[in-house]
Amino acid sequence: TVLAASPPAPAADSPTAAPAAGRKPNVVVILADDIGYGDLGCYGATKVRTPNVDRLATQGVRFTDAYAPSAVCTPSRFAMLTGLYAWRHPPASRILPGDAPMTIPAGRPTVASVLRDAGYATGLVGKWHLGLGAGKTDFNGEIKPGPLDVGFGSAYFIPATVDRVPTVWVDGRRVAGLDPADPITVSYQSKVGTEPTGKENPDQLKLKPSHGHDMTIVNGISRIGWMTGGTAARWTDEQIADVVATRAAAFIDANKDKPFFLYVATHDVHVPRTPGPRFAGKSPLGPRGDVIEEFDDTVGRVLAALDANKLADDTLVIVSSDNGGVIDDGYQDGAPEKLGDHKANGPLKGFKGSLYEGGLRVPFVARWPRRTGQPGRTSGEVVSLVDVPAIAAAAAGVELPKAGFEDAVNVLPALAGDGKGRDSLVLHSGGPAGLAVRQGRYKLIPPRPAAAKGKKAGGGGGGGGEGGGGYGAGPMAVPQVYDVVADSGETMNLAAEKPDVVAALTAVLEAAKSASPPRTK
Ligand code: NG6
Ligand code: CA
Repeated sequence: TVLAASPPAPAADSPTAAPAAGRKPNVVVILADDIGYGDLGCYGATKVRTPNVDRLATQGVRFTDAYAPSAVCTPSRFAMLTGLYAWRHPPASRILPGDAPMTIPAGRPTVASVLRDAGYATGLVGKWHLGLGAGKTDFNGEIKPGPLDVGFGSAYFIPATVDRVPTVWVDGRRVAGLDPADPITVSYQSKVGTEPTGKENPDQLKLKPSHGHDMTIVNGISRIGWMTGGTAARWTDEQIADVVATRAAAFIDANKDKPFFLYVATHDVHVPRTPGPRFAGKSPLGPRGDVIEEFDDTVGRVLAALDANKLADDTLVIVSSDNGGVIDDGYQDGAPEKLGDHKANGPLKGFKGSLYEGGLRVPFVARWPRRTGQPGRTSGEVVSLVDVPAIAAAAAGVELPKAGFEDAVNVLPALAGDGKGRDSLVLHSGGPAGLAVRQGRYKLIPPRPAAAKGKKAGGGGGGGGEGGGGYGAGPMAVPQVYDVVADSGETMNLAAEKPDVVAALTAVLEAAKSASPPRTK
């Protein structure tokens, strides 16, 4: 096995020590979409099989208190790439439509640009969802700026989400396989073209929406937004996971002789849940369980590519998720009916979109045999995806540039088991407001008025709200304080009996809001 072949982890003399071996370590981040805290075997799931992530956990370290920076996709991914909380940068603070402009400002460094500048090959495969182009995206010409302009040397990607138009892959700066005679038009305002829509032609659907998702039908699935054209370039939903795994493995094969940074952003397990033929019907939980197993297979194929190139020892692999789990996210795919006693977010309260732990606390498994120490550890240190740039730079032995990455903390020592995680972390549900804060064992959700369209507390697909996508953290008249170590389910509001904690965490949050703090390290 990989482990048997691994030398013991060398004692590093500083948290940023480069590996003993001659080459800099590769960094591979595999980010699931919407996988919840309870969706993987190593986090307690029993109804789905996830042997590859589970194996990674037995070889590396598994975090119990890792967080997505935001409870929805765009702000979470923005923070992960830039090391800056997305609520500091409003264009990236909510879920984007598929024709939104690029949200990462020109010149702002990312984890990819830092590693590229250190000599790494850098690649993106999978979901982007951070905007493209300078205004409304034109998918028929050169798409710029995009991933190639913020540090990625190669990028093969889904522009936004698979439930949003346009339903095409972009290869670098061009839509892959686009016939110029059949240009793409996209609108999120009104219908374009004459193609059937979910609203007008529900008889043509193989997967019916439960809310929203009733615009242009592609492959029998109605999407968010209208599109016409690009017919030859449209993806087949059931093949997306295979494309991601194949391209990720090919990137590893092609770059095996130099250090690389690879960001594998899967469509699984986001809606529409359309497992490929190897996974359809294989789990007892319906399509949502099937795509969890498919996600695990993607992880397995990436790990196999590392093994085949004898790179496992020299690669830091991180597997995590961009936000918490959700059951019904807009299509009638049987997920609620087939859920049984599976708990997508384990013991946590709330779902994707919520400021409760279920929206934010995510699986986080890391393996770097030379550095993650005793295999199979579990860590309760607080880490977040916003720290990824600092982790990756420390692993590579490079300094982060002076500007940028304001909110990233180097928690590599926590991954290694010889140091601490974050002291505090600001948590975000979407939009410019919607903040909470964790410090130590406590979390504060400040009081705030009911949102104009807010309906119910806890989010998860309910009311309108600041997630910008139909999720709301809900109105909260009183401050909430939870001991999220002893009470991860957030059942006991301690605010009334712990005014000191309310005051201390309020001060931490206000300090974070008032200024962009200097980078910790
Ligand atoms: C919401 C969508 C949801 C999903 C989400 C984005 C509706 C009713 N809901 O607006 O289906 O697409 O946006 O998910 O349209 S995320 O993981 O990319 O943030
Ligand atoms: Ca997501």
